[in-house]
Amino acid sequence: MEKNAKIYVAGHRGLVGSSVVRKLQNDGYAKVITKTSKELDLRRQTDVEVFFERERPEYVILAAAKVGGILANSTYTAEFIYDNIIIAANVVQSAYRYGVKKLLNLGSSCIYPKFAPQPIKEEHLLTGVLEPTNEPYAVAKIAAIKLCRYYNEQYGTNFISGMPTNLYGPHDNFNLETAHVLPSLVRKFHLAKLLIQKKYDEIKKDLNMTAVGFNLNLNLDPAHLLEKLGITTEYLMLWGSGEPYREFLYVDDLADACIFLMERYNYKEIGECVNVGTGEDVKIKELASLIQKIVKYEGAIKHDASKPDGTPKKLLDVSRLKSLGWQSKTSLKEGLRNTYDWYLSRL
Ligand code: GFB
Repeated sequence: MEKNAKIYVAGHRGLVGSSVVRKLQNDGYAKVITKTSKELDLRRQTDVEVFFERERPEYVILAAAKVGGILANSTYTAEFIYDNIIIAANVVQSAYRYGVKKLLNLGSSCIYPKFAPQPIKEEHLLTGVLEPTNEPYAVAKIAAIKLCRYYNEQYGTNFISGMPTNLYGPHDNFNLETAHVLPSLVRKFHLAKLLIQKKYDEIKKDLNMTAVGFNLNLNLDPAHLLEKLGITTEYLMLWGSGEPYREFLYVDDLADACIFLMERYNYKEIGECVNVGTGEDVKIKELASLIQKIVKYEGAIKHDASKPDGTPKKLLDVSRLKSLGWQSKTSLKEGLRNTYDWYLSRL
């Protein structure tokens, strides 16, 4: 990618897109194009075509998606499949039509079968049934990989796909209903600590700053409200058994991998998709105790068995990306500290 090339980052306000834009700007790319979803609704085919015809981006990083944690995925099923398929189809088709030199499509490790051999290799795609709690999202993300592949095969485009593991970091979604586990636990442990310390004004400030979800009435007294979220002065509720394993990649590492792939590798070298992860996973229980220490929460932890566990383990095999010359840098502890510091800096 030339430093003065026009690069469109779709989804620049999200966790991934915002990190990619920061990295591009730090690396001296001068023409980064962004549009908010209000300015350009990527679900509308004609609007997407008009945008590509007018702006003529040379490179595209597709980080726009409808995303969420286990509960959001299994609740808003139609939105997760429709929005993600239509966004990918519109962007890929316009990228082909308006001569984009290279496109990076971002997916997720949940595209792989629920019981895939561990660690999961790229070739395990479509070798078994998917995890039901995220099947709509996974099907849409698989469709996006296949769109890129078949446009490359039929039209000779250079559209590549990266499959990151579970991501986290600054600018994540901290809404306790729709968020992934890591930001949810950072916020829950923080609120639980404030409750033990009887810092009700700080709790109110936090609840007013970022939506908590579940249609909760913010006028309730803080202790009563937090109890509805599984937070009391004695304990904090984790969803599920805490036994599933997850692999967590700090988002700035993903952005680094995105630019690395865009600068150096093409579809011919990468193939249908490449995994992006750390190569290490932890039990949700272990993640909880790490966050507990960083936040300095001193209460107990209980488990809410009515909430789903999801897939038991989804550790990515990252040897393909390693062999290309990239590996992650940020340890989980360091990434968690950065994420908690960022969270506190907004309060
Ligand atoms: O991160 P998460 O929501 O999604 O949940 P997935 C991971 C695990 O953490 C599950 C447990 O076993 C949850 O039950 N967990 C414990 C919690 N406490 C909490 C909590 O307070 N909030 C949340 N959210 N989880 C998503 C997929 O799966 O991961 C997407 O649904 C996508 O499609 C994404 O692939 C990366 O890791 O299970």
